[in-house]
Amino acid sequence: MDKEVFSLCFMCSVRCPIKVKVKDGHVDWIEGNPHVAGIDGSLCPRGSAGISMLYDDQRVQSPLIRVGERGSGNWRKASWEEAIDYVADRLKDIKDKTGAHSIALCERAQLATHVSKAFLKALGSPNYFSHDALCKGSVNTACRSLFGYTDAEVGIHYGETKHIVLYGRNIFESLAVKEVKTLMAALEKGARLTYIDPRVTVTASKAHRYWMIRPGTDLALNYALIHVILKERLYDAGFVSKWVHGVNELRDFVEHYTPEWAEKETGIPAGEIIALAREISKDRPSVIFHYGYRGASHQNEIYMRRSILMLNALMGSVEAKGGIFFKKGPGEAGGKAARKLVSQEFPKIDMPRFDKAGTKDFPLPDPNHGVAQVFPYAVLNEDPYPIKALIAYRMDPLMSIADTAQTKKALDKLDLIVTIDINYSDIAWYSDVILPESTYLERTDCIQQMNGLKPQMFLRKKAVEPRYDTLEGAIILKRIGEKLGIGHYFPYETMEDLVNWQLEGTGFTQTDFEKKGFVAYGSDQIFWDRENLPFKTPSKKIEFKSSLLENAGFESFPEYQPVKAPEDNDRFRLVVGRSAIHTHVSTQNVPYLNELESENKLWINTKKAGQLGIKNNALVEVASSCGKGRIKAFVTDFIHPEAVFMLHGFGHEAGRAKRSFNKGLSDALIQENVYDKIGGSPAYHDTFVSVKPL
Ligand SMILES: Nc1nc2c(c(=O)[nH]1)N[C@H]1C(S)=C(S)[C@@H](COP(=O)(O)OP(=O)(O)OC[C@H]3O[C@@H](n4cnc5c(=O)[nH]c(N)nc54)[C@H](O)[C@@H]3O)O[C@H]1N2
Ligand SMILES: Nc1nc2c(c(=O)[nH]1)N[C@H]1C(S)=C(S)[C@@H](COP(=O)(O)OP(=O)(O)OC[C@H]3O[C@@H](n4cnc5c(=O)[nH]c(N)nc54)[C@H](O)[C@@H]3O)O[C@H]1N2
Ligand code: SF4
Ligand SMILES: [Mo]
Repeated sequence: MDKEVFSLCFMCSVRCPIKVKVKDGHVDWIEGNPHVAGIDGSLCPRGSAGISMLYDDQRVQSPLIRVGERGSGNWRKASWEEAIDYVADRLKDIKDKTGAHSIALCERAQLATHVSKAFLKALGSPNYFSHDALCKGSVNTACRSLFGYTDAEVGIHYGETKHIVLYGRNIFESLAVKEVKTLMAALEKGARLTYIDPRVTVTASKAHRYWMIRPGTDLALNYALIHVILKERLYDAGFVSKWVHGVNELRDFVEHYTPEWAEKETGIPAGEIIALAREISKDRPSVIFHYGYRGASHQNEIYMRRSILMLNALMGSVEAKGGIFFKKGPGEAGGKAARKLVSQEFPKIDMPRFDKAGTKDFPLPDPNHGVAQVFPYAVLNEDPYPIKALIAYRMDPLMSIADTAQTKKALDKLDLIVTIDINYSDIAWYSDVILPESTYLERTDCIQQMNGLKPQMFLRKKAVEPRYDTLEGAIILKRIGEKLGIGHYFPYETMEDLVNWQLEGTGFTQTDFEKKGFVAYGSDQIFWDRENLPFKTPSKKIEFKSSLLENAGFESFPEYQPVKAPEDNDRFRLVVGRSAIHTHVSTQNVPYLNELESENKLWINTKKAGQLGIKNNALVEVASSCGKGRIKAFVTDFIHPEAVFMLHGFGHEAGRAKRSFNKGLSDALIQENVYDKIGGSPAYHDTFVSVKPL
């Protein structure tokens, strides 16, 4: 029988609305949901490869329990009953012996996040952590320091912008379909694009202005831009005097950061910096200085992200059409949000978190997400206490936390590692138990609450029956919970029950999603009145001079520290990123995507490669203080001579994922686990490597 199902893609976290055509119980075609403005039927390459992922037989097909050494790849098949008993028995032992806090759960936040958080709370452990800090912890902290809102509560109004500035926000490759389409439409209407990156990307090729900045020096550029904007009074004086706290302090601070000074640091001519400041201010407030998607490059990340947000405030582009805005929830449209399991009452937990986020030792990072890169240190040093078990749910700490050798050492100290995944990821391969989840095309999921200018709700709906012996994550956790005596926190038998429970009181039912795949709380865009902006900072203003930072003992305006250049001719700053073909560490083994891009290469500047005797496509060795590996060179003029670049996500170690096994090199193997100790992001670009031909 043929049918069409509206659902949500999950080849990456963006979760684009999709329409799935099913023929005789088989997924025949996937396209973007035609009813959703900005998607209009489109998908990206990864979204289109959903079918290839579904029908791949190299994913995990049943629960597995390890029989050989960790990482040896010797498994035995288990029934769900047996696997769940096995996990629950061990968790119970650990809880009884060392306390619930010695159990941690890490997760790439997703629709069932309220279930995982509820699971840990019911168990009595504070140690939930998500990918969030790894991606943008310091952006989150920067937003809270200025506005009192998290980054997740801020959005970007691409459609009506007149000028957008992107700092290594490689928007046309590291993409979200709606963003790309909306921005392309704005560019066609005449918007201007300024792109800044030490590497020429696809986004650079679409820009009106491209600067090959010296890697790591964006903050110097921003201080100089702010210097020009304040000196020439190019800012929105009305907005700034009403809403900004600390502009005079900023003016004094940037006094000596002239464009000429910045030219020496960044390599961008002073005249061009002045020209951008003058040009963009003509289009304010409909301008965007993009505050970033992955904001995890340097140890001073929080100050770089704050400087971008300050530029928006100076342009008056906060809560402005074509600028940045605050997302509106159902309440603002007179509706009610879907319920979450995590909002139930749980017993109080007295133990601190393993990462100390939110305490005086690490006050600013968001404890709702935690700080993932601290996990290996916490385990190895037993600081603040020993941790004994890790449940990795759709997150791979081995490839996503820098310094894989160190992370492995930490994992070796654990008594139990359980992975809930769809693939043989590296963490699954290193686990004691793998609990396979049904893929997004085979499962109904929890409600997606989409806050924004027009709040909406979406539903991921099962398109076909699971091909293998897999279950939904929310059901897996419920079943483990039942064995641990916390089953009453999970009041459902099936995903349909859970969705119904979530929808209670919202005025919507599952049937309402059938027509278009989503429901809307209202039809108009909601912008707040710019005379009455509800900033949540102590001063109720945008805090350039930040009480969040200063109360915690940090400066609002720290002096700029010059960025080190590599010391020797064979040394480079390692920088990383994504391509349009793959999602992080997830999709390298998906047949169609593997065919398009099966390994990563090391981008190296032509002149430098010539000096070192490195030929295009030849193998090189890349080494840092914590790891080394081999990778093919891509010799190009399109990268700054101080940097080398590789795509993140390659160099997998799981033998049963045969297409991606040992192909290319994992950046995490080479990157040192260093991070922004104030904001919380890792500093993925603060490792220097030596490169030599083989
Ligand atoms: N070295 C290094 N580390 C990084 C980055 C980097 O550039 N370099 N980037 C950082 C960034 S920006 C981010 S956002 C994070 C992302 O970090 P991760 O969340 O670790 O990465 P993902 O590839 O998104 O997904 C991880 C796992 O989810 C599994 N998965 C996919 N779909 C499903 C599903 O439906 N159910 C289940 N249960 N599992 C599923 C995949 O097989 C994969 O093993 O990594 C960060 N870490
Ligand atoms: N296809 C695809 N799209 C994705 C994802 C994916 O995995 N695949 N993941 C999603 C997620 S979770 C995220 S976080 C985003 C990430 O999207 P982006 O934030 O755009 O980040 P990256 O792809 O990591 O690219 C980082 C860029 O920064 C450049 N860069 C390096 N050093 C510097 C520097 O000093 N200054 C400047 N200005 N630039 C520098 C690098 O050369 C690279 O081009 O993508 C999202 N979209
Ligand atoms: S951006 Fe691509 S992979 Fe990500 S959800 Fe959208 S279609 Fe799927
Ligand atoms: Mo990310």
